[in-house]
Amino acid sequence: MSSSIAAARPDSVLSRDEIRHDWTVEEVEALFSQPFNDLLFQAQTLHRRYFDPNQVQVSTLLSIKTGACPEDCAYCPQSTRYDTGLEAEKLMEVEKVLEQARAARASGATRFCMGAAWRCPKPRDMPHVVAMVRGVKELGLESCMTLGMLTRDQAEELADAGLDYYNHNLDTSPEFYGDIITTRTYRDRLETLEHVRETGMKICSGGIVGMGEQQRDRAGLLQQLANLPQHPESVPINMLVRVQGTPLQDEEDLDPFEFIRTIAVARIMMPASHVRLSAGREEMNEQMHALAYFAGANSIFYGEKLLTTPNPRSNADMALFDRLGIQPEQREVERPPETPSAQFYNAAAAGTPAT
Ligand code: SAM
Ligand code: DTB
Ligand code: SF4
Repeated sequence: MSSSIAAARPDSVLSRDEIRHDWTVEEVEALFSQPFNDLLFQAQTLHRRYFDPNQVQVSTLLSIKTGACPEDCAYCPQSTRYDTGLEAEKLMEVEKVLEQARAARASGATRFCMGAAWRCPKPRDMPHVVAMVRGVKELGLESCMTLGMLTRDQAEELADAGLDYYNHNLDTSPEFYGDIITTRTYRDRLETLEHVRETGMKICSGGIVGMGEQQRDRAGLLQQLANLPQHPESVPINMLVRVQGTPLQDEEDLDPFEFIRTIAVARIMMPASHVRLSAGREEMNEQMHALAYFAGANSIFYGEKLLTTPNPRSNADMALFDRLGIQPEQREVERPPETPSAQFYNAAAAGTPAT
């Protein structure tokens, strides 16, 4: 279809059932290969049907256990197999984590994400992470954890503690996956997502681009995510952060427009999900951020560090929000303990719950 026809009448993608779970990889590739403006127009049109286009959800990330991970993920600075100069740290104390959560709330985050460099949590770790979830919830923040693979029982334990989201990425297509990770299978990842879903927690699952994969692999990743029985509520799209010492340290740059296309295709395929502009923002200028928001990204990690690598400064993000007329997304929460009544809680208002 030519560009002018697409602009004159909605593309078939927009007139079909919008929440689909039956994508073929060829259909996804066809989305990718449209003219850039047609793709962005479709993505923005769908985005407006499901979200306020001028709101972006803001999460903060904390590494609660850093480095010395036994897995061999080729992108990861935290794998013990690569010499990246990272200093390993033990699991943080609960009170230290809650201190950081309070600071995150004060600086405007509505969700607090905690990540651990584990293949999977050990039984002795569970009481600590459960206490962290309870503490974060008591602060009136949404909670998210990414701890590696989970058994069904572990997922249940986290759900019972009140964990809202579990992050577990598929990372790439099933075909390319073996080039990146050999210590756990794609099937293992899908099983963890099944366990999380069975307990009723929300799923945060996405992947990484710029690892030397083909466009077909980016399409394959999004196909896997969108064809899950229920779309992940949150879909992080990470741009590879090249870390010296990892096997991907010298990977070539991905064409920035291809990155934007990936965001737009994710938005079209999973129109009701938050699509997170995730790792790699430090390398992106303001124009690139603006284009990503236009393509349908409506969530970011906020704060100067991701898990171990740098992220843009919070005030740079807020200054850009201001220039673009974007507001941090607010959310309704049950009554935080210190407020007199259940209210619309605007965590972006310097952590002061509305009264
Ligand atoms: N160890 C757990 C796991 O792998 O499931 C949780 C933490 S792990 C660091 C979380 C995610 O961060 C990975 O799945 C990957 O998608 C992303 N990630 C790690 N290193 C990255 C890098 N250098 N660039 C972009 N994303 C990265
Ligand atoms: C996700 O998809 N991206 C975040 C979060 N989930 C845990 C992690 C990005 C990590 C980037 C590399 C680092 O800082 O170590
Ligand atoms: Fe370990 Fe997670 Fe890094 Fe893989 S991505 S090496 S599992 S911390």
